[in-house]
Amino acid sequence: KESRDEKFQRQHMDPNTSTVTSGYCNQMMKRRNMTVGRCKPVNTFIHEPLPDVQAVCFQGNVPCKNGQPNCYQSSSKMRITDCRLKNGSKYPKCDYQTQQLQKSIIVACEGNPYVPVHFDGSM
Ligand code: DGP
Ligand code: DGP
Repeated sequence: KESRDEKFQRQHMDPNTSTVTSGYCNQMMKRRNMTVGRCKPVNTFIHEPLPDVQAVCFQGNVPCKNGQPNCYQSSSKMRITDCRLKNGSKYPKCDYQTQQLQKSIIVACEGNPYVPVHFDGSM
């Protein structure tokens, strides 16, 4: 079974893409199995090396949106792509807007080793 950290990597890690095109989210949301059963409405991909993203678990502690205490904000801005479902897009035709950004990321971390398991947001 897929572990929570494997799920985080599937849903959020794309270190080897630096420039994205307008079709990026439609391709990647499908390829990473986030359009199975429903269209995941919002998802962020991170274009930075895995060790740099794992290191965020030891950066600034912030509360998670759900009130849990185990979220962390990156001290540096990271290259990310925000994917969000376009208005009127209906499953199984998941049509996403692709937006490339440079922002500080916030992730939830768990386990031993202590690694990212959830993407909480960016600022
Ligand atoms: P808004 O930008 O106001 O539509 O809010 C979108 C929310 O979704 C914001 O709180 C950040 C959050 N978000 C962005 N990417 C992801 C993701 O990959 N997973 C989850 N669970 N939330 C995300
Ligand atoms: P996401 O990265 O948003 O697709 O979520 C991945 C997993 O994290 C999913 O099983 C839901 C869970 N999750 C959602 N919100 C939180 C949170 O605030 N803290 C923790 N630890 N896990 C969360």
